[in-house]
Amino acid sequence: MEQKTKKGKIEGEFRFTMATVEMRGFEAYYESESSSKLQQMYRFMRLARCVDEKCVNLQRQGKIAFYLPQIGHEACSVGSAFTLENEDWVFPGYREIAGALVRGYSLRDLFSQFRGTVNDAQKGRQMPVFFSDRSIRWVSTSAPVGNRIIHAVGVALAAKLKGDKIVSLVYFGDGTTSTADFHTGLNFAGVFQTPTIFFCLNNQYAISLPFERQTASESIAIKAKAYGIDGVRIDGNNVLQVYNVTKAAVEHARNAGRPTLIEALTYRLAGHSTSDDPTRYRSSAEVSEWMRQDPVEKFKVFLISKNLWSNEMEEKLKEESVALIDDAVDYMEKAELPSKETLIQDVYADVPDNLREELDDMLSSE
Ligand SMILES: Cc1ncc(C[n+]2csc(CCOP(=O)(O)OP(=O)(O)O)c2C)c(N)n1
Repeated sequence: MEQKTKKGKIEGEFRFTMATVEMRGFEAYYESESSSKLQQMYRFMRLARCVDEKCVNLQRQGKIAFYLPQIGHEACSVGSAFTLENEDWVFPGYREIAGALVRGYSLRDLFSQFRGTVNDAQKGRQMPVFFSDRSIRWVSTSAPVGNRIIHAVGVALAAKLKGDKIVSLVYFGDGTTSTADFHTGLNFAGVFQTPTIFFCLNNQYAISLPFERQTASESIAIKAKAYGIDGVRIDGNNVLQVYNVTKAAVEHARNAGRPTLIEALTYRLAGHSTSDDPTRYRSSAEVSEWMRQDPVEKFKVFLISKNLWSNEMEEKLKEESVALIDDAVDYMEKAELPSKETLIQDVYADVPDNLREELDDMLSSE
């Protein structure tokens, strides 16, 4: 599938331009990958799904305060995370837990962050799911949804100026494309040609707002044209397509210093957060339709058809996943919460008197 851009053939191995990738099945990408890599991808997708189920339950039991369900996004998160090198930077959105596991974020650290225990590197000061870890170059997402886009462009530009062959990958949803930061980031990336991958998970809702109320454009991918960068729409429920297209974009960024906008079409199978009731704004028929496109189940069926997976392997994987998660939850539950004194630590070298007074008042009023 050789494509031409308006400037002619693009350099390197990059073959995808302006929303030209058809929704192809797994078969189209199967031959080129090793069996063990495919199985690894599946393992992470299933583990992430088990984490998700556990977290919703923990939130309902009051053991974690809040959670952002990830179900349905596993193919996007795992397929793209598999394309990155250790030195690349990731700017996640709300639903990239699976990718963090791929990059080596531990389950114990993850659950410690969800509850904000003394073992949480952020000391419980961030929202649950807003975890970060410099050692895996995973930057905390931020509540204002577009910020991370310009941060990712800034890091990529810095790398380019320093001559480092690294890329930055930023994830965001369809709703985030309506922010000024989306425009600023993509425009800047186009003008300065930064090695940034803009990975839009078009899950068709921004909380309750459906995609058709978000934009009058025929797609998100087509917006890349206005910024002078490559854009492509892919099937976000096909982990092999996500992997192959993102890999091509990452190589293009690393070797030719070019940005790409990837729009992965998918669906948020659960609510926006544990505070949301999605039955208020979408029909059960619609959800059922997308349940049939479940990226984890679809990939499992494909692997079984290739004799790369079996029901016995599935049972074993589920048992292993549950054991790992139980260990992490146990670790989380046994840990204390940070003491109130920690509230005024780490911000000032010398804590101002007024803060110390406020803390003393709070402690003495207990
Ligand atoms: C700048 C900004 N506006 C509004 C919000 C409130 N808000 C939080 S999440 C969200 C929806 C984001 O939708 P999308 O970007 O599609 O990501 P998704 O939640 O679907 O993964 C909104 C509007 C916010 N956090 N930041």
